[in-house]
Parts: sequence; structure tokens; C-alpha cells
Amino acid sequence: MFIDVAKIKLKAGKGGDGAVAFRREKYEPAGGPFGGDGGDGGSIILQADEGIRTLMDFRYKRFYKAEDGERGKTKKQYGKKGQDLILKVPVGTLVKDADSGKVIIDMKEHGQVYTIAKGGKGGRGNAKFATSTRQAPKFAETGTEGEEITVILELKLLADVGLVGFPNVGKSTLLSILSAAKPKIANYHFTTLKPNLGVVQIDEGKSFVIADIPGLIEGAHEGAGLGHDFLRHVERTRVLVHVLDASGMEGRNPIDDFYKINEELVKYNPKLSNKPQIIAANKMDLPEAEEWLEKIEEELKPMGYEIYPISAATMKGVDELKFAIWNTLLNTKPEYETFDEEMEITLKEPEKTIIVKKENGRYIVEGSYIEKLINSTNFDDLDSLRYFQNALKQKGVVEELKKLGIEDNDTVFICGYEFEFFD
Ligand SMILES: Nc1nc2c(ncn2[C@@H]2O[C@H](COP(=O)(O)OP(=O)(O)OP(=O)(O)O)[C@@H](O)[C@H]2O)c(=O)[nH]1
Ligand SMILES: [Mg+2]
Repeated sequence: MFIDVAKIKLKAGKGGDGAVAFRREKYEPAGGPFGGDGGDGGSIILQADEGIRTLMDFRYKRFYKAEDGERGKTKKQYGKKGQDLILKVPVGTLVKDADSGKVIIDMKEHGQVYTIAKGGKGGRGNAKFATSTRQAPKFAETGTEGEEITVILELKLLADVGLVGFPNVGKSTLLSILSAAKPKIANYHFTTLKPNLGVVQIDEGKSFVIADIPGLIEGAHEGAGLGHDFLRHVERTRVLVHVLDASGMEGRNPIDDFYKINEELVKYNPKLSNKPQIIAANKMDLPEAEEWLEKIEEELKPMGYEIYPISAATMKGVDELKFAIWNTLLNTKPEYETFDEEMEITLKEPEKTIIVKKENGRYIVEGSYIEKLINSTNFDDLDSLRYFQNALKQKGVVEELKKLGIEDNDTVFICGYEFEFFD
């Protein structure tokens, strides 16, 4: 099995900070709070797309960041929300957490979306903290950080395109020049013992997987040669490229070869005759190839086959063939299969927003809510401090600390900062 893998780092946008601002108008010397909320940070969203066939693009670009939210503005204006970043992945992509190796999600269906890194929340501006007793709050909330995660994308590659043909016609050679695959190539039959897969890139976001299907000979459907094992690979491809040796150098007739191989395919599974087939007349650099090409065209063109004369040795005609394959793929409905093994999907554990604990005799308070609270507190401002203390009470933190045995004058570490406890 051939697996395409990419490791990428993702960072969602930070929420914009809330603004501290006051109304300044001619006849209102002590204006009210006027700071608006920050915008939320953009999230990173994965989207399964059947038009994307490989993870090629993720090998070039490895870090992705969504836009930050804008800061809140004066006049109670909201900051703009950061734009979400949508990453398209092939259908069948398995997404794993790089740290734990656990599966986060299997992107199985076309169009499926999943928020892999959530944008931070925008902070509230000081206008939101005004109450009847606190008319001029000098603090606002900071926006929270966007989620950050490194993921491993895995895709079990199934060939979109199968190269079929008699042994020694040049299937592996063709594979090696279309892709980065390095199959064994040699001038004897059954050089290739197992299909090799390669990724062919057309352009950004456009690529496909191709395999050389070895060992097909007369009687393959009954087990002759090696072909029987590999015929099921052929079943899974969408397009076949039928490679013929147009030089006839081995004394066979390429037209006979064509019929023989197709007969084997149909005997194995009649549905295989429905697959689009493109003919590559190979070894055009050799003498006698021109003559054979004419015969091949005369015979097979009227049957509706597209025929591409190529030389895998000199690469002549190979680009034309490559684009013809791509075009045929575009017009053929994909049949894909995702991971068929049963597997356990572990969802991300929701983050504990408040943790109160006693460790080695120390009282510790932490968690994302507390962090956010601390970041938003202006410790030089009495109102702000009061808000902080009330919040700790309301959230039950004080209660928890008392249960753990805290007493007045004891030290408590809140997100790493030292405080003295007074009830
Ligand atoms: N002159 C010439 N030789 C070629 C060309 N393409 C392939 N060959 C040669 O043909 C021989 C067989 O090539 P392979 O690519 O191994 O053929 P295959 O179809 O994969 O063969 P099996 O793996 O045995 O089924 C090698 O010696 C290649 O160098 C071509 O366009 N021109
Ligand atoms: Mg081969």
C-alpha cells in the first residue's frame, strides 16, 4: 500500500483585543466608556474535495495561519472578524494529531468540513463592563489566542490511472518519467513484480496517481503470469492507459496485443470494458514504429480510441499524453475508497477552562478562562481588580481553594502569578 503523508502546522487567528476608550465630546467632559469589542480570529477549516487527489501541495507549504481579528475601536465599534482559512484535502484524508499520533478525523465525504483550529474570541471592549456602580471601567478584555496544532495528513493512495500492457512494452519507463517513482526497468519480461505508484503533477492543486500494472499476459484472468493478483488494482482505477510496443521489436503484433490484454480484462470483470482507455503507442524512436502506428490508427481510431504516439526513451509525445490523461480524468467520475480498516476516532478533549489544585503544598489556579481573565485585568485599576476578584468568586474558585484548605495569608499561584489569599 502506498501512503501519501504530509505534516503541517496550523495556527488559527487571535481574537482582537477589546478597546479601552471614553467618549470625548465638547460638552461631556467625563464621557462614558466607549471601547468596542475585538473581532474573533479566523479559524482553519479542512474541506474534503474530490477534485484534489494527492497531498502534493502540502509538501511545499507546511505552515498555515488564519487571519487575526481586528482590535476593537472607539465609538463602540467592533473590530472585523479574521477570515477563516479553508484548506482543501483529498477525500479519504486521515487527519492525525502530530504529538499524540491519534486520529482526529477521517475526511470521508466530498464537501465534508471540519474546524481543525478554532480562532480566538475577540475581547470585550470597556463599554461592556460599565455598570451602575462602575461607570468608567479602565479595562477591557484581551482577545484569546487562536488554536495551534500540528497535524499529519495521511492518504492511502489508490491509483487513478493504471498502465496496462504486455510485459516489456515500457510501462515502468513511462511511470518513471511521468512521476518521481523509481521502478525497476529492464529489458526482460516480468521486471516489475508488484505495481508501483507515482504521483503526477499537472499544476498546483492538480495531480493524480498512476500505477504500472505488471504481469498481464494471455490467460492472466486464470492466473497465468502475475496479473491475476493485480487485476483488482485495475478495477479500482478510473482510467486505463494501454501501452503498446509500436516497434514490434519482440516479433509480436501490437494490435493483437491490444485485443489480448482487453480480453483478459473483460474475462476478469466485464465492467472493466467500461473504463476509458487511452492508447500509448510507445517506442516510436525505433525503426518500424511509424509503420505500425499507421496500422494501429487505422484499426483502433474508428473504434473511438485516442492514440498517442510516444517514446518513453526520448520523452517525445509524453506531455501530450499526460494532459490527455488529465482531461479524461476530469470527465470521469471518481470512485474512491477511504480507509477500510475499522478505526477508533478520538475527538479532541474539551479544554478545562478552570483548574484548581494543590500540588506540593502549593495552591494553583490555571486554565484558559483564568488566563484570559488575568490578561484582561488592569491591576493598577481598582474597578478592574474588583472585577477579577468577583469573577474568581462567581466561578467557584474561592470555594474550591477553601475546600483544599487554604487560609488567609496563604500564597496562591494564579497562572504563575503569586497572590496572597484573603477571603
Ligand atoms: N527504444 C525504446 N526503449 C524503450 C522505450 N520505453 C521503454 N523502453 C525499454 O523497454 C524495456 C522494458 O521497459 P520497462 O519499462 O521495464 O517495461 P515494462 O512494461 O514495465 O515491463 P514489465 O515490468 O516486465 O512488465 C527497457 O529496456 C526500456 O529501456 C522507448 O520508448 N524506446
Ligand atoms: Mg515494469
